[in-house]
Amino acid sequence: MENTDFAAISELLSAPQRILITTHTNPDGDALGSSLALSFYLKKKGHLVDIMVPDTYPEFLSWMPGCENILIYTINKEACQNAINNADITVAADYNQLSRLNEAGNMVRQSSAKKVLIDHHLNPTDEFDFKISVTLISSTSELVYNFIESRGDLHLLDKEIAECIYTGIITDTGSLSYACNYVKTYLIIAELFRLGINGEQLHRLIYDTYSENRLRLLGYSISDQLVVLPEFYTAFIILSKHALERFNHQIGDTEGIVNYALSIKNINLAALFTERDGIVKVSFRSKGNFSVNKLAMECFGGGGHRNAAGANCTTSLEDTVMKFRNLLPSFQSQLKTVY
Ligand SMILES: [Mn+2]
Repeated sequence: MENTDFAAISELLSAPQRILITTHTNPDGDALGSSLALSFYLKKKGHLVDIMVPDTYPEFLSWMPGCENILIYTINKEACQNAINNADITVAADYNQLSRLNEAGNMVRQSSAKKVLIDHHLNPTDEFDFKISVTLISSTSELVYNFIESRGDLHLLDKEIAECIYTGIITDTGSLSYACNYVKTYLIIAELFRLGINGEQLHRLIYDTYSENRLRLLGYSISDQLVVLPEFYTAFIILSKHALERFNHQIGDTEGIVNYALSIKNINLAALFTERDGIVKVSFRSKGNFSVNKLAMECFGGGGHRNAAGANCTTSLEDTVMKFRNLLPSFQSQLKTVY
């Protein structure tokens, strides 16, 4: 269900507020883009704004304007706790349940602040007082643009805000290759260019920043660890803790690897299994009408979007992969007739 409490949230912002914008663990381009864009805008409207992330954002996004002021829970708990306690309003940007803040989630849940959600993931929880929840949209960053537009404030956009929104749209759509069949997305991008962004430079900043290790990890993932099961229209990649250590894995290095598995002709479902400390992170991708959100939610306790979802499993790497493989026969006919 779509939910856009634009008016109610505007009402909430009619006087200056202390606002804490929060976003999900392993923050990506849209998490940071939407949070930073919203914070720049709200500051221009006279609010006091902080941004908190549960854990470190990847190095390749550290050029983003305003990044240096983001509070990182795992690094500075005290400052984060103070920000949570002092907030009149907390905003959940680009995620749909407070548990995605890990340890900080409980604190936000228990705080007396009004809780606002702005997000494009399916099925947000009932933990929020006000919601802007739209799923048929490229990104939360686009939703932030729409929110600013709904308040008649597009004149407040500037190049910095535009760079943040553009980064969110580009990274959440695989450089405009999925979740972007919308006229509005392109109209917004045109506006962002009018505001002076340099699309070519931003693309380089976002994508041409691989370390040698990251590129070699990608090569290893594809040449040694890719399993293709044509009879199930499925391909997946398994990365053990040992392999990640061998390539001196840094946060964000496995980002995008799963998409290579999906890029094979006639492969409609792809997965990446990454073994971390105590958990196995699974990323799912699909083509067309096959919903990995449903698969992630019903079988692995995760979620996300129709064509991109994930889950964190406490089972061993072997067991998690086995569970996935054993599920495939039940999806075979669905995967065969993807449109
Ligand atoms: Mn997003």
